[in-house]
Amino acid sequence: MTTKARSTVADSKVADMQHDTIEINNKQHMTTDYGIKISDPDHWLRVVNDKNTGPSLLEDQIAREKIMRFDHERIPERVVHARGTGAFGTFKLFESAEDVTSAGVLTDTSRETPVFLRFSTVQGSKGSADTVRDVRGFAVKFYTSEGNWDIVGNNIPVFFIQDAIKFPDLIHSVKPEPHNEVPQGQSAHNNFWDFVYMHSETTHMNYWQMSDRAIPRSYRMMQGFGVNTYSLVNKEGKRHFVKFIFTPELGVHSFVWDEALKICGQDPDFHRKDLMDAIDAGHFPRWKFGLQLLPEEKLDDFDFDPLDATKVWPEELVPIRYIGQLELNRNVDEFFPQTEQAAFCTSHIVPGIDFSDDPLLQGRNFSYFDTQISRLGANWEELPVNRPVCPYMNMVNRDGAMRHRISKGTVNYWPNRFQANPPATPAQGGFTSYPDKPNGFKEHYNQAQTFYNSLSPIEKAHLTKAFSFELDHCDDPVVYKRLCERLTDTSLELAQAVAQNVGGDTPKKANRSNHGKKAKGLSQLEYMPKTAVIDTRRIAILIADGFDYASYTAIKEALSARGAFVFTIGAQRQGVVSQTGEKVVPDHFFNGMRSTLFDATFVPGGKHVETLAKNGVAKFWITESFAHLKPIAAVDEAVSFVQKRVGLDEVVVAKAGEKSKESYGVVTGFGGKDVLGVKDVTAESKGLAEKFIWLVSRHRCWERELDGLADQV
Ligand code: HDD
Repeated sequence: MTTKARSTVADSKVADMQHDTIEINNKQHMTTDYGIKISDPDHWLRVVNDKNTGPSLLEDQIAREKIMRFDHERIPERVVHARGTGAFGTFKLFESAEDVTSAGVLTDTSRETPVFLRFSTVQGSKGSADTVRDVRGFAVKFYTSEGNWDIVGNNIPVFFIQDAIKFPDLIHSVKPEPHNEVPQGQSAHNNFWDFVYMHSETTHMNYWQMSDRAIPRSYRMMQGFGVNTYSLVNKEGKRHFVKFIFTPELGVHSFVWDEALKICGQDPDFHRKDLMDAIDAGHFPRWKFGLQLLPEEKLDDFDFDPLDATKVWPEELVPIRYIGQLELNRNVDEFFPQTEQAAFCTSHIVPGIDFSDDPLLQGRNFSYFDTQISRLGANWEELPVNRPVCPYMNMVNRDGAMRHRISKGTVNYWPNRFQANPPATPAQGGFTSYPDKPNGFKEHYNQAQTFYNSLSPIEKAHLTKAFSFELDHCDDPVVYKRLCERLTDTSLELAQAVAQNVGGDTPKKANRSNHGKKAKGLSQLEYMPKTAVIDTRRIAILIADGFDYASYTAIKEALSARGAFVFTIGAQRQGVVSQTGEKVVPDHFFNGMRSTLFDATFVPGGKHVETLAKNGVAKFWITESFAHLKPIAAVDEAVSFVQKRVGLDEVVVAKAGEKSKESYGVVTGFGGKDVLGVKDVTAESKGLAEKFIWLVSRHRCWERELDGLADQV
């Protein structure tokens, strides 16, 4: 038995892990862990009487191994970021950064560096849902020729706190409350917002966390940020401070809130499956990798402290220099050894890269190594997914639970009489630290204001709703009233709207005036691809007996040809028969799916609309898709079905004979397959299918919400 087809991308990490990989097949007999063949895995050894009853025997060493092994299968879950998933891939450099660093991984353009990337949520435990409102982890391990380099980042560029000593307080406040272990996968509770009020430095991150960034449509559609400031040091010993940024090729897209909430129940593994399916189908997600570089002598040139992790470096002041590309192209073969046991450390850097005095980073450098020892044991770095691909040896670091590498030789200390395992000089690639000087941070609101000012109206509306949702779940008036007051430090308009929703006193004046500044790169709408990219978008076609086969096939082919994942959702999975007699076996039946799990919906013409019009799931599908701002297309008889479900005069549909009409993201037309041809797709395209594809590539139809036609989001 083999697992699903995987990409065959060859790299040094694939070769390295072969040593520990066994292929399960039907030729190798089942054995115990100590190697003897098992003849009966299904029955415990017993003493039986003539009625075939009797006690089980402790003697059965095979049964005992099976049960006791099982009893110990679990390891502690990560104290934060417990819920996650990962994949392997490749990092390629297209421009050398040798002017600022001597690190081979950032200077040698001929290399392909293998990587492992783990995405995660923060608050929920290992079995919690993927689509909760939360920050997402973005942790990358580069297996470089000089040792492992980990960027342990998030999809949000700033953090809640400035000093690592506050981390246990922050995490305790956001995790389920101690008296009742509630709530799971949410920050919407008293303790978190109480903590927020007590720590004004959380303000900036709160704005990001309450924005659409915290409900991503896919891990493949998020940015990744190293957050902390590191250093790059070049051959001449000159230092630049640096922030690391990953920007996805597919753009940055999010769910609407109602949809994210529902998917938590409908498909709690949505993001995990989305990533795996895309890679299995060969649609490898890619991110541009960039650096923001600050020469050391410019550190004091700003009205904020660049080493403060609650601050971004505005792109206008410190542009991003994109120098490489990260691609994920291989799913793991087994989750536990390759994802659950994957372990990252911010302290894992390679020569040419160094830390900064950011106190959050300094604390993290201590915490990660420590947590891996408690989660995985002292020899966690020997595990296949964690070990480097370059030669490594440290004869002092040995012993400890589960040590399995064998070091030959008579000494285990340095210095020794044989000069065995000698340290390397910098010229031989030995790591040396860059000397540093300390700094301090005070101001907490300016950048939160810049973030708010830079959002589009729709993003501001979502932010207001998100704050309101969270505070609505706080039942202690002290918590929500004080928070509404706190919001006036950044925006009076926001504070008033939230207070009205959640019951705080309406603030009359702002605590601080708005500086009115905006900055590039903060609104996620800026990352929309310029062309009609619908690669991996999940599009549903609804059919029942009597559908028009020609238009069904035409649209399915057109969408699939552009890389979309097209799913047929039919009245029954035994088969649906078209009005010309063709039988189609749908991917799912109506009640097995929900509109929330798709980016857009197409309904072909035909008599089947009479069945659709009587089916509650099919009817609600259109209503809900409209409420979630998703593109909907319908041809011929399906036009009136869709029109009725939307039920709004503002949404104008095609009249009989009219080939194509678009109104609020609803595309309709008459002419069967003849109106479904696809040529160039642009914003100006007039054809029905072209218009639909363009809308899908824009992700959502925001005008619906702005004009008050869809207020469920
Ligand atoms: Fe952390 C895990 C990201 C601050 C302590 N963190 C963890 C993971 C990510 C981050 C992505 C999951 C790694 C994985 O997939 O295995 N953490 C961040 C970012 C931070 C941050 C972007 C701010 C810039 N973290 C932070 C601080 C501390 C920690 C200040 C402690 C002082 N983080 C941990 C941890 C975890 C962790 C407790 C839990 C599991 C693990 O490390 O491996 O040590």
